[in-house]
Amino acid sequence: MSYYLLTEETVVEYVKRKLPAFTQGEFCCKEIGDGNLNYVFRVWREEGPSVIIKQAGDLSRLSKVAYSKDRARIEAEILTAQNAFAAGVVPELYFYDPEMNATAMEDLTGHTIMRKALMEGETFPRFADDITEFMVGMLLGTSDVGMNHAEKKARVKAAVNPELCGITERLIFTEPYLNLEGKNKVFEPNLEWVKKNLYEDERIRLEAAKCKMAFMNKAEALLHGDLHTGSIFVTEESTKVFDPEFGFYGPMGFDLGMLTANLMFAWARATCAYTGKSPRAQFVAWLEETIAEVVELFKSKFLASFGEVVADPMLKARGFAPWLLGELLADAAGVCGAELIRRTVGMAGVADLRTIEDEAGRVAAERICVTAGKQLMTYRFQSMSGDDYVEAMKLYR
Ligand code: SR1
Ligand code: MG
Repeated sequence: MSYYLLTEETVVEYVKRKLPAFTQGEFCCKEIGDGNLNYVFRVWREEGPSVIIKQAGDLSRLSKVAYSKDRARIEAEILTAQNAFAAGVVPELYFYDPEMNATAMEDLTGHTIMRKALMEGETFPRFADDITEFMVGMLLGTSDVGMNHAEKKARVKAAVNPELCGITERLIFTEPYLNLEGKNKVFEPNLEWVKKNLYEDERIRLEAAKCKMAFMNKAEALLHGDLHTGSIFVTEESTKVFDPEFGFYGPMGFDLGMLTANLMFAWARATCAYTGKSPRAQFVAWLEETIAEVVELFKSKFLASFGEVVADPMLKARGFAPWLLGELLADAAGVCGAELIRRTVGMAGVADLRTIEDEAGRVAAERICVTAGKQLMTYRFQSMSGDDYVEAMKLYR
């Protein structure tokens, strides 16, 4: 069967044809995609099976830009690798259909998008443990530490994704500093402050350029590539990372940096314009503990797992694992800084900041993020502990 773009009218028939569990009975369906790139359908029957179908169109879903549909193949291969190296923390893959550029995966209904839950002041006791399992499992499993050198190179090649990486290079590492074509979206009361503290700061532009170069050249391990709190489903008992469409082989610190930045957006909102249900002080304390714990658990799990998976005799040299971790943490702090800055001033802002209604609260929350971002990026080689991240958030007064 040749490719056609699925719709709510055709997706049930498609699922019935592809999945034996769906052949009998009446099914409901809904297009539930909220991203720019792909179409996402949920197909289900009450008290019966359900599935998520994600399909790449010839044009991106919202901006109608032409990107290669091969991105669906890359994403399905990433999900396969995630199920191998981080099973239980990602949706199960049912099939990838190369003709339709469509993937069928586990329906995670019952989970909540973490960004939304954090904006409501909810806390998740398992999160730091689960997400560090995911990151460490993926990074060590797909890098030259845990993978045969020839297989790793073949996988790097298969995951090369210039179009999606180009978006990251532009949105995270270029536009926020240069305001190219005026695409930044700076909150009007912060315009002068951003001009003085970001656009006119040549030192931060230089540091961001160095981080961009690392992103473009360090093919160290398979990344999720967009590990923000909108790419994570949570319940009290479960954490599921989804949507690895920006994944590729990149610097090992990238996912950790993006994740910590997005927890920091929740902190900035909670401290400047809290709208959650639980007591604010309790929520802020949980966020601070979680940010620090994510970094510290990551470090200890990385060092513990390194010894279990390393095969190359040279990489067993005394001091190599802590050196690699130090390089990784510096990259993570740089990316955390870049993400804090771009989601505040760039075109793809985060709801944590952009839905703050109180003007003074939003002004302060955004300045906290840019100030912390500059600190972590500039001093990334000294930002090795969870406390460095927490302290960076408290710099702007
Ligand atoms: C054009 S896509 C904008 C942003 O949303 C995604 O989640 C990525 O972070 C990308 O930078
Ligand atoms: Mg996405």
